[in-house]
Amino acid sequence: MQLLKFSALCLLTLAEFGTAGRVPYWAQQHLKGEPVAAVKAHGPYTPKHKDKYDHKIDAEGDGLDPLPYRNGEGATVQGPWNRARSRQNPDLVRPPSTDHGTLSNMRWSFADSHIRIEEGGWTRQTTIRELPTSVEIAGVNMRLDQGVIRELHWHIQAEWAYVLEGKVRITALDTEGGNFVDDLEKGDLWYFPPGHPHSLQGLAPNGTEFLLIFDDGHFSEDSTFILTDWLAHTPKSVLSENFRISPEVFETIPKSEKYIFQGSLPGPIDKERTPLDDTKGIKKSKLQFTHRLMQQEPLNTTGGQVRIADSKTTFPLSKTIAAAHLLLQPGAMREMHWHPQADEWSFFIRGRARVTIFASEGNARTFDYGPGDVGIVPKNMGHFIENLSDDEEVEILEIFRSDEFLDFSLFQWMASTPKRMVAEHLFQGDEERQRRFLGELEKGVEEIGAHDPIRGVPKNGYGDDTTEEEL
Ligand SMILES: *[C@@H]1O[C@H](CO)[C@@H](O)[C@H](O)[C@H]1NC(C)=O
Ligand SMILES: *[C@@H]1O[C@H](CO)[C@@H](O)[C@H](O)[C@H]1NC(C)=O
Ligand SMILES: CC(=O)N[C@H]1CO[C@H](CO)[C@@H](O)[C@@H]1O
Repeated sequence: MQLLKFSALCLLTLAEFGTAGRVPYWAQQHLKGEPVAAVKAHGPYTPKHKDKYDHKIDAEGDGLDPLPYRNGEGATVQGPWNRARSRQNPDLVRPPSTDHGTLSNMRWSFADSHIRIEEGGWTRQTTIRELPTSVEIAGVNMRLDQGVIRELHWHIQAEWAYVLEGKVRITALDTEGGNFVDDLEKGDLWYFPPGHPHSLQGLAPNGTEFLLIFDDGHFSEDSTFILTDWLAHTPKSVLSENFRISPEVFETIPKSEKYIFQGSLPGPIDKERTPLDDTKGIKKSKLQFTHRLMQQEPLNTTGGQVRIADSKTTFPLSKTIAAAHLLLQPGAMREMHWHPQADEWSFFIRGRARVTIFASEGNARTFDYGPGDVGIVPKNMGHFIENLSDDEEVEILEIFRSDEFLDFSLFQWMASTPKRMVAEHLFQGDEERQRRFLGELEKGVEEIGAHDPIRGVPKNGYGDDTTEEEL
């Protein structure tokens, strides 16, 4: 009888919510006395909804307007309300009941960054000025259409990059005078050590877009050392002496920096290379400035894939930036962990995710992230990344100012520590729960191993779903 009633209700909610084949667990709520319209608009963000386990909600994906109600407390909103932002940050509108205390802001969206528009391209940045917790790293998102050049330049900080789309040609010079040219595609990396001069150019058909990472949060893309800027601010008589040519030749050079500008489409890379002649000081660099990250064999986990590039493993030149590329399947979670030696600067490429940052002293705060968002997790703060969506993957870059990618896994720690020690911390005096917890821990190690950085949902769930009665 109970079962029959339950499935009848599910059919009703299916029709009501029109979610193809999927009824969110909270969708049964309106049958508990909430008006259907309120549940349709706000999902579980209603006065009567109770969730003692603080389940994740995909407010953006399910088109819900979060309201500040939690387990019977809270109230409506009467004042001005930015719906789009609330949907993107449902865990700020209704924080999990476990959140506590004050944390600095750990989220910024590139959508809130000023865009500098140039001929055939644009650029925008997330630095310590936009996001005060972005101390160790600054990020720049840049687009160059086909043939468009980011000028020959250099800077104080090292530069690491991930190609988000399209094709790009890079040039560089090393400290021994060796030169480097390479063509890169989506999923490739480059790294220029501090002061090394370089250029970037979008290739056919549609140019490129990439994420640049600098190993100092104070970096500004607007204050690099640029070829045309330097020459514009050098007496023409000096240019004449330097290049041993009449000063009149320089009369028409740009009066200020060009920065990003439309160039002509380059030919095949071998045709473009300056002919090498070591005796004349034109030589090939011995350094490998690039790395094909997405061509790397992934580490397969139960919930997705991980690819790591750092100077200790696959990308030796990248001495100051280590990174991991992660794919989280729907419903999967980047396990609870922390990084011992560097702040995490994460960039969300696809999907929607929930992250709670544990800052010690009882402090924890939850943030939600979507495409183009930047997240910070200061070193040693415990955290996880949950995929909010039931049908979309989450794709993320975890980036660190470090020569090595390092993390500590809570699961591995618990599974490796003497069981008596673990059990007495968590379940002292409750033998039944000690047995269940240690049993599952052991089973997990047996079936999967203790190291599973992205954890998928087990076939039969967790056996702890909130029942209708509890709701
Ligand atoms: C290039 O961009 C145009 C305009 O957005 C688009 O129609 C075309 O499919 C793109 N070509 C490729 C190869 O991506
Ligand atoms: C990881 O998964 C991919 C895609 O399913 C597969 O092609 C690859 O062989 C797997 N690698 C390992 C080491 O199992
Ligand atoms: C498709 C999928 O795996 N969905 C899962 C999303 O995560 C919740 C737990 O938070 C699971 O209950 C779903 O099965």
